[in-house]
Amino acid sequence: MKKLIAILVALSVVTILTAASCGGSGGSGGTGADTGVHMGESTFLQPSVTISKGSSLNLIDDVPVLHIIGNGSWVNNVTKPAREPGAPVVNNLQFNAAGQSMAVGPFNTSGTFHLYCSVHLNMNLTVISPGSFVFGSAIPFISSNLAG
Ligand SMILES: [Cu+2]
Repeated sequence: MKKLIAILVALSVVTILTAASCGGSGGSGGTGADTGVHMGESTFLQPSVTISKGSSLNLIDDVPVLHIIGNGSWVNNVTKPAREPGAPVVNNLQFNAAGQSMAVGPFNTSGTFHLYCSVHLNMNLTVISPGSFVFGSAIPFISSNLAG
């Protein structure tokens, strides 16, 4: 009987440890926590945002104002819809309530991407996903300088 209790205790300890480790990894989820960008009356509250490759961008409307977000940008006061290679499709996402948020992404390709609001003149957002580009491309440059 004592042996059985010991087994049960051991099993419950294993269960607790397993549950704890699962909760831990689920909570942290690597570094891919979504980055947020807020929208005000007629602008993105920041002109650009850098996000880690593979993560999504959370757009948040701070005011009860209509915003319609798509791939592209305002150029010389004219909307230029355009989707860069590798950019996630953002097809006229509509916001009209304070506190409303929607995720855009994931951005699985490194690069620079543009989003705009077709309602508000010059409401542009640049999304930069650096990925692994910087370090890998720096190595040939450094070694050629060392050799010279
Ligand atoms: Cu807008």
